[in-house]
Amino acid sequence: MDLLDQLTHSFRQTFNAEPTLVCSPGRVNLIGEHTDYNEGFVLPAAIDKAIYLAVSQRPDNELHFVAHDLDKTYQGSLTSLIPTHTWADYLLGVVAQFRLAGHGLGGINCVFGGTIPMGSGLSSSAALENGVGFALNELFQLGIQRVDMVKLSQRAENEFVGAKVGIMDMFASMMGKANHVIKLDCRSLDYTYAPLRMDGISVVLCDSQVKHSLVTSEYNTRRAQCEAGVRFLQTFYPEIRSLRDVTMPMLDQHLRDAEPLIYRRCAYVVQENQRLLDGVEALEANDIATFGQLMYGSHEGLSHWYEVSCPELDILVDIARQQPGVLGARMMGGGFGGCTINLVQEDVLDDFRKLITKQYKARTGKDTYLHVCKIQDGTHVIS
Ligand code: GAF
Repeated sequence: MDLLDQLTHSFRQTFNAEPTLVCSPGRVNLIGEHTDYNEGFVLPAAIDKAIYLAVSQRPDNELHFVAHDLDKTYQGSLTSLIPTHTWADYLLGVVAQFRLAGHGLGGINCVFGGTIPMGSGLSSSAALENGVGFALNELFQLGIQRVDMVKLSQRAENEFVGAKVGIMDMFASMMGKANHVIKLDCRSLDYTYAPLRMDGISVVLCDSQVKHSLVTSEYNTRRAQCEAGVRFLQTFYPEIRSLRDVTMPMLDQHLRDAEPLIYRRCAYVVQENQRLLDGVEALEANDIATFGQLMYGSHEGLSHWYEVSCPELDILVDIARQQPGVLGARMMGGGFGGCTINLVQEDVLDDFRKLITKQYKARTGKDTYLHVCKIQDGTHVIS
């Protein structure tokens, strides 16, 4: 039985009702890391790994959830939404935000499971939050626009779960379009879709098998360091709102000697924004080789200047560099574990798989798993 059949079966058995099925994908990000909360640009896309939800309305005000993959359940009331510090918070947080925003809800049943490995940096939490929001919007016919659901998901994660993440993951999962990347301006939320024309080149994820935890990681520290850099520069340039408004000469002149650590963090962000803009131009010109070099540059910055990589991710990128036909590779997402993203010529895919599997094991004692991604549509109902 495939996963959707299992979820439907479990739903019928548990709730004796017919579910609506929602698919909510994970995401990749080609370039532009740790730029979203600095009001910069990102270049993500939704992928063919997803959270699936089977949902229905209930006649009462209760919330009954089943986490199929974890074999765990939650039952509670719509009127007492308190963090549990478990998986249930990703669902409860969204329900709480919908209520705070004044949307009329009733109780719901939900069985969910997925194909996104948790803690692998592919945004299983954003996919789950979007899936719940999308389901509520459908079940109660709330008429909420996609971008507004994205904002509610982000608020759920920031305020209920307690992870101060930016908007990229939710945006990519909800707004994704098959075979396109999203160029998102995280200040204005203006976005455009660019066709991903990479004939003969695959987007390949290599899982480091190192599990990260955003809440306990250095993520919030990095945010605070960026904010400290902005505050420092505002004494010289009061018009600055975020690192989006900052240039390298400004950093070199005022921050490099005064605050060397903050300088390194801010310089990474300013340069990463520029790499993204250059990367978009390269993609438009179908110059994937240049784009790939920018990805390697992004990894260097993340590893040495922003310091959010880990030895295993550095090793995966190092091995990728040795394989002719791998055009670019870098760590992806918050860091400290999860996946690398690689642009690999299809004619060397098998060689790359063999090389990286063998060398990664030899150098780390761990296995890596490769996933060749398809770029899919964002969160949707399965009919
Ligand atoms: C995580 C966060 F959730 C995103 O908002 C983003 O900041 C990313 O790390 C780093 O680019 O995935």
